[in-house]
Amino acid sequence: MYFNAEIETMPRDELRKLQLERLKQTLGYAYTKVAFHQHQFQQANVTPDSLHTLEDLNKFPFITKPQLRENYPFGLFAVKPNDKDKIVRLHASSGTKGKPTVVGYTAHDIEVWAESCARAIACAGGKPGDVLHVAYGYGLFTGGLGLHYGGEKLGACVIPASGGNTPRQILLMQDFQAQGLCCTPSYALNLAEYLKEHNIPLESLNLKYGILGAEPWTEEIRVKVEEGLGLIALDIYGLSEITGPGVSMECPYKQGLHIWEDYYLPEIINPATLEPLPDGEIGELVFTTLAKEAIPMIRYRTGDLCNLTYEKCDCGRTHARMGKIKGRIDDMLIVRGINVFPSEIERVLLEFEELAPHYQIVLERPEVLDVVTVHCESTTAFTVSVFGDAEHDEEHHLLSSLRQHIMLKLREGLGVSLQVKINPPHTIPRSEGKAVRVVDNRPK
Ligand code: DLL
Repeated sequence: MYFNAEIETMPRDELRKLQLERLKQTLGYAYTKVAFHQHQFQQANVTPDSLHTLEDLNKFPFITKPQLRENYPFGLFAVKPNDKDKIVRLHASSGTKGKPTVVGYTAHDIEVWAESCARAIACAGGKPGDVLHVAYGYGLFTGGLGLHYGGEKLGACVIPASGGNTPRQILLMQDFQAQGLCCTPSYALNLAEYLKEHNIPLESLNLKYGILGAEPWTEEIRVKVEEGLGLIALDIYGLSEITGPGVSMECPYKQGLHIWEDYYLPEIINPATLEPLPDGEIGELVFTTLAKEAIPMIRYRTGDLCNLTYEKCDCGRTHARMGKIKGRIDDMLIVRGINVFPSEIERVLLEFEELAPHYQIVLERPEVLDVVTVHCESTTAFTVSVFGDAEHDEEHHLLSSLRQHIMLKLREGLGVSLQVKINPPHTIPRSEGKAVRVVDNRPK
């Protein structure tokens, strides 16, 4: 169902008119309020008046993540945290590479974000009166509070479970009979595994839809989550720099994620040439915010790779749809000159019944060359690494032929040979939030 039918199904010519009006406002606002933007515009030889059509946005400079870091903490803020009564909240990204990225919200920004998430929950099938179990982390991460406010705005009863403590999460979902589950897809797998291992019947839960995102996931994971939790698993995308979760959301037709284009204007560019790419081609996703007060973002390069389509969806929504994220540019592994995304490895591993859907890709550099090892996990216990007697010969044989088979499939699928190690059950760390798929142990 729609949360805001008028906007979500707005004819595209009207939507474009609204976007142009808001884009002009945003450019003028950013230029007058933020020295960073003024400087960027001057360097690119443009002013807000250089924009007459939506396509003119092409003339404007991009913003990159390193620029956000260089301007840490408040350099890109149009409203400063000490401006009285203006900034009502700060969030920050995890910042695995140095300083975190800090984002701020005015009351109006929180309102726009809550509306975005309310639309997203409704898009997944959520209704007023539903019980919505939010197992994204609450805190500086935007996942928990973003969906929390969205759920309340929709009229749902929100359970702020936050991450961790799986047995308690299951108990709460059983006792409160939540219809909606919000968490990362890797945590959803974790919940599914727990149910199976503890013989907890799916009927004791009332789950109908999952709002899963914050990390890339494949169709193969979707199937496992849907079977394991008895719900429809739908993809939600977002990033703190633009707002948080709810920038886009998949509907039950599963034909891409609807971008709330009245708030977030998308582009796809070739990350090497920075030129726009035609509809349908995979490239780097770029966003310009159209309603943000605290931090207006102009042509922010997300680093995420996907494609866009502007065709109306069967659900009736007219806003652009993005394909599932293929990966991040900086997650791409270059193995002997060949580009490999963790999601491609995932797709191959999940074809194997003998493997659990948990894996890690470990990068090492024992000498000069990088070695990539895919650590996967067997669903059945084995002992061969400990014993070398005849009784275990057969087990040894089975494992080594499984390993060969996985290596062959990876080579066929990716065009490059990777090392594979099969680990016993429950040895790959389970995720409570964003899964760590790539572990880089190379010397810095
Ligand atoms: O992950 C916001 C979020 C929370 C989205 C809950 C969805 C659900 P950040 O921590 O700033 O924000 O990380 C943003 O996560 O640039 C993508 O690389 C990745 N990401 C987010 N959603 C998806 C998704 C939140 N559905 C970064 N598929 C983004 C793939 C995703 N990657």
